[in-house]
Amino acid sequence: MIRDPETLDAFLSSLNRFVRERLVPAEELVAETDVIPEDIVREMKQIGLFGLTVPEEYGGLGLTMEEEVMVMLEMGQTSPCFRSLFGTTVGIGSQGILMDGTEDQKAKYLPLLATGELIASFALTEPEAGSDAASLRTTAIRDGDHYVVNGTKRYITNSPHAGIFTLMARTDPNNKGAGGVSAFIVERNTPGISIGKIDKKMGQRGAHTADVIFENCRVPASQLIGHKEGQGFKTAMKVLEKGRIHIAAICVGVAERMLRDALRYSIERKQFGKSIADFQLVQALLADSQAEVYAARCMVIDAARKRDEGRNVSTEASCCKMFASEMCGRVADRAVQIFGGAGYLAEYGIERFYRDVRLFRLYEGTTQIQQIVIARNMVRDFAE
Ligand code: COS
Repeated sequence: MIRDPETLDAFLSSLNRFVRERLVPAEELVAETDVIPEDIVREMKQIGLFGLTVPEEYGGLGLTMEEEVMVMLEMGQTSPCFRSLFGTTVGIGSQGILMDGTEDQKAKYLPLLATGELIASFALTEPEAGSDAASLRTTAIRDGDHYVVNGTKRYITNSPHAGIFTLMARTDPNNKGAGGVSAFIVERNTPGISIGKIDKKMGQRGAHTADVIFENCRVPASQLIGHKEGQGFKTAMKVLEKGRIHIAAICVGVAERMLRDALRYSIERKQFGKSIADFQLVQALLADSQAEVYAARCMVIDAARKRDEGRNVSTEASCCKMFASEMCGRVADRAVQIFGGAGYLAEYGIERFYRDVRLFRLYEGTTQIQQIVIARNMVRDFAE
C-alpha cells in the first residue's frame, strides 16, 4: 500500500540523490576502513532512515511494507553495509517492541530509535542455536523484580553500536522448545553485558557483527516484551517474517546495481573488434539476469502488498527471501563473469559486491530454512 504517491516519490528521489552523490562515492573508503564516516551517518539520521518503520506517533515515518520495499530497492543501489547500519534498528531490532511491546515500552524506546539516537540489535542466534533457533540456551531466570540472564549470542549485527537488544532467552528451563522462550528489551549499559571482538567477515565491511555475552545480567522484569513469558519465539518469527521481505527487496536493489555495472562494462569493453555486449553468449548472461531481477522485484512488491492488506504472508516472505537472495547470488556471479579478469580485481568493485551478497543467502534464515517454511506451509494449507 502506498499512502501518498507524491510524498513517497519526493522521498525516494531525494534518497536516490543521496545514494548516488554521497554513498556510492564512499563505497571504497568504507570497504578499506571498515567504518562509515560520521557525516554520512548524521545525514542518514537526518533523512529519517532510522525511523522508516516507526509509526508517526512515535516520531518515525511509519512506512507501509510496500513503501519500505521501495526504499530498500533504492538503498540496494549501493554497498549493503549502509543499509545494515540502520537495518537492525528499523527491522529485526525494533519490530518486536512494535509488534508485541506494551504501550510504555513503545513510548519509551520507539522515539529514540526513530531518530537514530538509539541503535537496536536482534539477539537470537547462539553458538549452538542457528537455524534451530528454538533450541537456544541463553537463560533468563526470574529473581524478584528481575530476570538474571546468562548466555552468549553470536553474529549479532550492530551489537558493537547497539543501545538496546531485543533478546530471546529461555525463561522456562523445563521447556526446551519454543514455548520456553521469552523476548526482552535489554539496555546495553545493564551490568553483566560485554561485547566480543568485531568479527572478520567475507564482506560487508562497514557493517559490524560480534558476540554479545550475558553474565549474571539483571534485567528488570518490566523489560519483558509485552510482559508475557513464553511468547518470545513467536515474536522472533513474526519479526523475521517481515525482515525476510525487507532483505529480499535489498537483494533486488543490489542485483539491479550489479547488473547495471555489468551492462555498462559489457558495452564499453571491446573484444574481437566490438563491444562484448554484442556477443550472444554475453547477452544471455545479461538477459537471464534481467528476467530474474524482474521476477524477484514483482514477487517482493506482491508480498509487501499482501502483508499491507493484513494477509498471512509466511509463505510469500520465505519465497521472496529464497528466490531474491539466490537470484542475487547468480547475478553477482554473472556480473563477475562479464567483467572477466577485471571482475576478479578489487579496483572494479564488482568482486566486493560478489562477496557482500553472499550473506543474503545465509542470514535472517538460510535458503534451506526458507525451503522448510515454504514446504511446511504448503502441507499444512493442503490439509486445511
Ligand atoms: N508467525 C507467528 N508464529 C510463528 C511463525 C510466524 N511466522 N512461525 C512459527 N510460529 C510459531 C508456531 O506457530 C509455533 O507456535 P505453536 O507452538 O503455538 O504452534 C511456534 O512458533 C514454533 O514454531 P515451529 O514449531 O515451526 O518451530 P520450529 O522449532 O520447528 O522452527 C523454523 C521453525 C525452523 C522455521 C525456525 O526455527 C526458523 O525460522 N529458523 C531460522 C532462524 C533464523 O532465521 N535465524 C536467523 C537469525 S536472525 S539474523
